[in-house]
Amino acid sequence: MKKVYTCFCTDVIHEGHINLINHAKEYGEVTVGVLSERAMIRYDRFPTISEQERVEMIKKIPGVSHVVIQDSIKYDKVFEEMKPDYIVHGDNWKSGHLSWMRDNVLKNIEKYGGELIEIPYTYNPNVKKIDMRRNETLAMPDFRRARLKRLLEIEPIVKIMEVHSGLTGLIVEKTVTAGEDGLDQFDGMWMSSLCDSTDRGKPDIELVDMTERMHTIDQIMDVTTKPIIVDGDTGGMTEHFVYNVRTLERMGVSAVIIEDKTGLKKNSLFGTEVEQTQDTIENFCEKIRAGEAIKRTDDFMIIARCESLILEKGQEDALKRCRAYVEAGVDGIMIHSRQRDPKEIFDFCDEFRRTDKTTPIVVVPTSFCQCTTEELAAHGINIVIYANQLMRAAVPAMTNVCESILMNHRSEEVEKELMPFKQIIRLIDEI
Ligand code: SPV
Ligand code: MG
Repeated sequence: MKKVYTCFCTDVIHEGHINLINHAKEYGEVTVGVLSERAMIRYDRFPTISEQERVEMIKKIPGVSHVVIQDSIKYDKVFEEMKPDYIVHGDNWKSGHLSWMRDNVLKNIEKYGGELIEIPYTYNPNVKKIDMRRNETLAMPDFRRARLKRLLEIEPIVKIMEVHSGLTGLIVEKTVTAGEDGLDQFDGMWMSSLCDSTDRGKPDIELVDMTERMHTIDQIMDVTTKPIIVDGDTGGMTEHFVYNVRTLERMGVSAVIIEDKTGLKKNSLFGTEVEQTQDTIENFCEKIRAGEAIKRTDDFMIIARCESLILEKGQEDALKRCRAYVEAGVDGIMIHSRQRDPKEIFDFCDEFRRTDKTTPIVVVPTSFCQCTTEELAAHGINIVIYANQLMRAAVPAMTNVCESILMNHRSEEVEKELMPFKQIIRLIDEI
């Protein structure tokens, strides 16, 4: 009996999958690889059911003889071990980022002489509906909220990108890259106070209040499924913070980060150039405790952001504060720095991790932008937030267009830098 292999990364079986298995079994004994959770979230959407549930679901399909876990989107290992005679796949992977997987399969079967069989991909209104329902499940508040904690369990480091509108949300939701190690995408979104304020032409001083920020969050949530971490500024008065915790949690936000500053908040990137007052440990712990007490789920995280390094108060102060915040029950800490050299951040993380192996550490490498995610993860950092890059990309691009049209009295010169609208609207889902 010839060996036939196909890999599934779905959590709903529809007629397309059945059709594929029916074709596959004509060639021999069918083994289905179930893409591991970790590989699946890089390639496609977050699964709505567990890895084991996906295995059980696929075992039940008539014509499937064996089910194995494929723990990478690269087929190298599975082909080396199994050397299937035939690999069966839908023909939808011939274009776009999925073609990376097709190339990987072709390269691997060449090594031992397997054959690729491509079946016309089934896409009809029924399959489309199933696909859309899956997306809707992912966008539901309970599901979306819980996803950050799941990611922290699965990923060595969770990659979060700034968003400030529905459109930036869609870009972060849908951008997938194909590189040496396979496919990749962002895990979630950061609702920055700086970028949300800037987008409204306002300073980042808590002038854009939480109610307005929630409107932006709602716009983003309406068109995306990835988890959201909200920049909660100072959290405001404790009496107000508890209400905001309740609302953000209900909306399906995964985490709120509050910074240990008080009074008129200015953006941390100004450091000591502007007057900034750090809250007392006692007050800030009180705010943490009040927020933790009001939470209704374990999934929602309150993360304490320590500004000691920004305010040049030193490592000891930062460590003392963060340990006190953990003691007060916070779900994670964020340590911020505006040094170009990552040393003070790495020293902090190494020392913090000496006594605390589990509390998630968040960093925002705006100034130490040379550090890769791998380097950050090596120092025990669990979440990296790219806090403002989309806004910083948009402003010079838009200014350049204005200048070019003014100088040339027409738009032709700048046309080559503009994306056709036909391409932009592909981001927008039809329902
Ligand atoms: C933000 O993005 O609003 C932040 C991060 O608070 S920072 O601008 O680095 O202070
Ligand atoms: Mg902010």
